[in-house]
Amino acid sequence: MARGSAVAWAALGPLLWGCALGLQGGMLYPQESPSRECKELDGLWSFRADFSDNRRRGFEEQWYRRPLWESGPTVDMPVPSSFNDISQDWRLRHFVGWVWYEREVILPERWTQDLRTRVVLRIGSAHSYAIWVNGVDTLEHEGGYLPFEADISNLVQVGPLPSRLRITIAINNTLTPTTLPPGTIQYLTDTSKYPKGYFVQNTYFDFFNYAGLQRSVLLYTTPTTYIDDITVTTSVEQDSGLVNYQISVKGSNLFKLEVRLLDAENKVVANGTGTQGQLKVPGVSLWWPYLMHERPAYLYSLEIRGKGFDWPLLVKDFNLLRWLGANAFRTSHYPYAEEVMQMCDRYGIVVIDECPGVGLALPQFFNNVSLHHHMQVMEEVVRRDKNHPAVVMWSVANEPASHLESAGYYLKMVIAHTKSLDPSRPVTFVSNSNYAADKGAPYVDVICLNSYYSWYHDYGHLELIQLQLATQFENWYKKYQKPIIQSEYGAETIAGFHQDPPLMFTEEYQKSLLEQYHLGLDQKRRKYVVGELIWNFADFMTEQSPTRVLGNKKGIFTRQRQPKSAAFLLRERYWKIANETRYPHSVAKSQCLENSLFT
Ligand code: BDP
Repeated sequence: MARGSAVAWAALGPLLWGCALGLQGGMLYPQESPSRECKELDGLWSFRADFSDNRRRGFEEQWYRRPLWESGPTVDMPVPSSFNDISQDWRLRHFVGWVWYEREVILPERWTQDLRTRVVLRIGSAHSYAIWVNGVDTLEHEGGYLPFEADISNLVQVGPLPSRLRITIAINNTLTPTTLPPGTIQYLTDTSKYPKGYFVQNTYFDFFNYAGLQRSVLLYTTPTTYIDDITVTTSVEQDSGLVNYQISVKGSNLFKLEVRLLDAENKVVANGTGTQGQLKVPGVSLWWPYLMHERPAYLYSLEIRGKGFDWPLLVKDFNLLRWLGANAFRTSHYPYAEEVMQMCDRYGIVVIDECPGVGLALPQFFNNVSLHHHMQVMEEVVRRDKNHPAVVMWSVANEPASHLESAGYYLKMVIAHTKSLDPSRPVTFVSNSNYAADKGAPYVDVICLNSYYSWYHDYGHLELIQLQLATQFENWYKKYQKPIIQSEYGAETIAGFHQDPPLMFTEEYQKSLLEQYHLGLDQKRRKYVVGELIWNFADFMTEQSPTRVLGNKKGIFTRQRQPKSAAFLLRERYWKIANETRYPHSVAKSQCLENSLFT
């Protein structure tokens, strides 16, 4: 009997249909079980930013060899958090380069003495980093927003001594033409204006490049024979649900697997054995999005032998989504924490899962190294999120410069690769609707369009929105004949600013702009426009610039989660649409996403 155990959520929904996924190697969400223990390393870590000119002093002096305090001053840094907003030192807010985190942990004796135990270090996300355990080089990984892990059994199971573990993590937040998102470093060499060696980080996206250990770090154990990955795909045959499972076991060939599918009341509804098979559930309850069924978000759990950031803000956001009557969002512009995805499964919120392919604005970003990395990132996204019933579509990028010839080939390859990883879900990228000749659109399953009529041009002319929106939809539909989602629209609004007749930045302007969009959307809603997502759920921080007042203010909620007037307008709309489309179960209707969105 395999000693490994894990639980994956399985749900049956009409939007997913069965097919084998082409990914190798797992990244199961760590959960305690009779055979797995977890030790969260959240809390205060020691921290230092490397302010040396070349930012490499930490490597030159090998800070990881000894406790960090021995090589210089450290400060306390909470994990998970972004280091930028914690300190009163303004240099840290804008720091670009390597920062160093360190934490000591004492391990339970069994973890270090029992050689049938495997000890794994898992980092929820960190942008470009290297890790040392007890001064030994352990792991390197490129790319943020996704988890990665290392088996550190060999490093901790070294003898009879009690195990005090020193974990050192160096993170570099520099964005280059081959990172995702990409960026450039610009040296300003006019010595009459800038000191020697002065450089700035240029980015090509609209959110602040927060950095640090922003998601949980933890240690967990598995037996040495363990379940590495589980892939679940589902389909429906008359009133029966079919659950195909594929389980990858590592460490030995000597194991037996028992598989049980439990309904929401924990009653076993199907059994299986072995590493792959199909379970049949007669009279199946399907997973429906919020407001589309009297019992939405029905989840079964699949048991394979045994069981097994800021929570208040997360729960508040989901409460706001449900208050609004919204049933979908896009993870703009990078994958969200795994806990968010789990909440979506449980609450019936549909997700367009987007990778950090944002800011692909310059021709030199569409190079082969980036393409290879982008495909790798999509593998990590699909590997992490493939079993979430809430995920209905993958988005490989946001507003890439898709009118460029080189972007066409690049996007075609990333989309094809994503489809090969998961043939069961549609794939898209989000287009800027201004890019008339979009070289990537022929390859997507659904066209997603961002447009900002009467905001970034025709300032104040709300009367033009309906005409411009109709033109947008008709042009794109005529050309590609594909379903369309309005994936962004909105207006910058400072809560408490009022003016009637409306002027830009006031709550009245935001409301009127959304109203005009809604009139235009309603014209096409029952035809080929299958979803709408406002920009944005809540205000969020960006780099400073003359067009941003303490960040992007297009939220319908403030950063503190208080509603602006537009929130009430949307609430009325979403509930009205929900009442129109509620419960008659058809695939066509379930594709109609009425949405909100948060970053
Ligand atoms: C869109 C981008 C989004 C921005 C938004 C805006 O996709 O990231 O925040 O514009 O300008 O084009 O508010």
